[in-house]
Amino acid sequence: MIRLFTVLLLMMIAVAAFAQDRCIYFSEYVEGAGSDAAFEIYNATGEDIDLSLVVIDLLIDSSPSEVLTLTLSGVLQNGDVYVVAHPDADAAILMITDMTSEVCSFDGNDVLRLSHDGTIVDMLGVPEDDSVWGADTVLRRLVTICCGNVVFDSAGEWAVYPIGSWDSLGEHTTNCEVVAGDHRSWSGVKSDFW
Ligand SMILES: [Ca+2]
Ligand SMILES: [Ca+2]
Ligand SMILES: [Ca+2]
Repeated sequence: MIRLFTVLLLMMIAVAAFAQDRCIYFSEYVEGAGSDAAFEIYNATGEDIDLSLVVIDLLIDSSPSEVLTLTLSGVLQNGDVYVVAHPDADAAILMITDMTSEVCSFDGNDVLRLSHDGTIVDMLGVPEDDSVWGADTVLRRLVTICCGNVVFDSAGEWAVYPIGSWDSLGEHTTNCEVVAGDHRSWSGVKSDFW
């Protein structure tokens, strides 16, 4: 009986470890002509998120000393996306935009940083490196990615689409339920005890 309780306890710990590793992160980046600029964030945490805890920073030309900051508001439901666009973006973008902000004043050589509850959880671009990585393009997070990454991995985590591909803005799908990110394995949890 004690053995059974131990197993049940460990299973609960494993589930908790899994839950902690589910995240909020950037799911899409849009940079087009003129002010056509937007990004999308996705809530894969398993619970609804208080967006007043979510802060987006734009490091202009990737400079850590030239920063525009946006604090979101409202609630983002689990499995839903939130779209922020430049106020002068194309009407087709604004139609599916939840919030407009000057924080979308990026043109391809900048850093976008996402913080949740005071912790940086995802980043596009590299601070202090103003080489162009995201001009006239659309980047969508791969369906296998279930968490943010503070080290921008353009080749490993993002699919590139041509300028003007806005058809996925406002929606995001993942197979995180199946792949489950890099959560701790059952044997890893067990090794804490045995
Ligand atoms: Ca552009
Ligand atoms: Ca720039
Ligand atoms: Ca999308």
